[in-house]
Parts: sequence; C-alpha cells; structure tokens
Amino acid sequence: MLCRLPNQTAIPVGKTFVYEFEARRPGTFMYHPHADEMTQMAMGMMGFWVTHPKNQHPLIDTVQRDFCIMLNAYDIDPGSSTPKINTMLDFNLWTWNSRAFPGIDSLNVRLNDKVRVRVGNLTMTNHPMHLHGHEFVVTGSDGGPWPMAARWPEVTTDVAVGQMRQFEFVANEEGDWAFHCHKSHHTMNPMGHSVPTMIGVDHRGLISKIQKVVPDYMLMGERGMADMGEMEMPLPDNTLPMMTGTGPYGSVEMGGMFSMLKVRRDQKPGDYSDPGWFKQPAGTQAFEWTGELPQPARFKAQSTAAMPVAKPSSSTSLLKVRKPSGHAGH
Ligand SMILES: [Cu+2]
Repeated sequence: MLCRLPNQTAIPVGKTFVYEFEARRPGTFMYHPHADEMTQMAMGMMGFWVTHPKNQHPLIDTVQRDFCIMLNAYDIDPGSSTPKINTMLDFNLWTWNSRAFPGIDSLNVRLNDKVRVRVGNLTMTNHPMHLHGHEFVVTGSDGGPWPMAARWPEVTTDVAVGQMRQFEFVANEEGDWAFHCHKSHHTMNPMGHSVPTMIGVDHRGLISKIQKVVPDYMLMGERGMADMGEMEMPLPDNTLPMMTGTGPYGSVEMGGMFSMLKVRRDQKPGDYSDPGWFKQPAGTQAFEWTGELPQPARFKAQSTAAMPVAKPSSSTSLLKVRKPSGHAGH
C-alpha cells in the first residue's frame, strides 16, 4: 500500500511520482492512498494489483478465465454527485469496480473453462460472495496461494474488510447463474432505511384522502418492495433506481453487488463478450401446480416446555406475527 507514513511524502496535486519495487510474490493485492485516507477512499481511490508467476507455480493453476472484482461502496445522496465522506456503514451504492448492477458486466465463460475470480474488499463491512450453479474452492488470499490441505468446496465465501479472496471452479453447468453479495441490502441501489414496513397494512380509502392534500402521493411497500422495481418513478439526475435490470422474464429487481455468470458451450476461447440470455431447455423451469395441495406436516408440541412459561397478563403480550399475505382472516 502506497502511503505517506514515515517512508514517503505525499504526492502534491498536479505532480507525478514513480514508485519502483520488485514484484517478488505472485498473487492478488490491493492498493490505496494513506494520505487523507478516509476522503480519498470514500471517493474511490483504490485499485487491484495482480502479480502472475513467471513459471508454473505448484499452488497456482492455469485458468482459462480470470476476473478481478474490487468491492467498494459510496454514499451519494440522490440527485448529487459528491460522495459523503463521513459515512461509516450506511452506504447507498454497493459496487463492483465502482459500478452498480445493472451496469456491471456479466462473467462470460466457455463450458468447462477453469475460472478464477479474485475479490478484494476495500469497503467498511464484510461481503459474503455467493455463486449459483457451481461449487468453488477458495485458493488464495492476500497472503498468497493457499496450501492444498487448507482448501474446501464452498458456494459462498465471506470477504472481510481489507481482505482478498481468490476462488476457482470448473464452469461445467451451462446457463445463466446469479453471482452476488449475499447481504440482501447490498443487492439494492439507494434505499431509505428509515422507511416503515407497510406489509399487510390496509390502505383502502386512505390514498384518496392523502391525495386531496398531496396530489402526487403514491403508496409503496404494501406488497413488499418489489413493486419499486417495476414502478417507473421519475428520479433525480444522477440517481439509480433501487431495484432494476431487465431479464428475459421482466424486471429482475436487483441492484448493487449483483451480476451473472454466463456459461456457454459455443463461447469462443478467450471471448469475454456477452452471449445474451440462455435459452433454457424444455423441462428445466418451474411450472404452476394446479392440482390438490397436500397439508403441510406440522410438529405437534407435547405441552412439556423446557421451562415453565409465565402466563401472559393480558392479550397484548401474546406474540402475533403477520405474514405478507393478501388473504383476510388467516
Ligand atoms: Cu455485501
């Protein structure tokens, strides 16, 4: 990491400095300034460094595809363009290589390619990276390639703050496979975290009354947040919709740290271009069931609690959970 700690002066505005060193260790590394670090990193000053081995390395396999993903995050108010540099956790743009879905390229590979993905995290929270359709093996971190005995199959690997994880797999399943951070708020674009949950609230008759006072008032969130993805509301300039992206079946309702792995039989070697959507063979999709539905098997309590439970003093202390359902009387 380049810094102005005791061994280096900062680079003044408009100046160019040369850093020379010998890249002795093969691996994946990250760099960023330590000069006014909080400001400069909040505004995106960071990058990847990959040192490839000169000769065949016993712990570094040859791969046909190699992807680098830098996890970074920004807090930019809707309609503005300057990141808020004091934000510590509640960022609103979760990005790969400073791009948010649907602006992130898909990872396009040829069937049976060996694929390496290097994921570095210079945000201020961890990101569990999850791949559909394949199992991968984590093969290395910032410290270098891992010994074979330290590797195991996974479908999600957590990349903690300041860490790099490098994972590999053989792309032996044709199709379009989601690849994303598994924190659901990280696959969203700007969203308000202070918005109350309105699921199941009966708004009938209420909207027309509010619209008498606020003519443009629109109701949101009655059926969850997915409606937001399809609602084409006018947004301020320089603002992304919360959930967006259009797939072969309409809105995919995603944002942020999300992309697709596209595995194709006829992708040319070394061709990273987007092959378009996969044409799924007949019989590989879910279909609607219209027959009888079996009763769900339910556990029957034996009325022997592990510990005695105090009787509720009033009905208000009974636990009630409302499920998001339109069926009255359940
Ligand atoms: Cu994340």
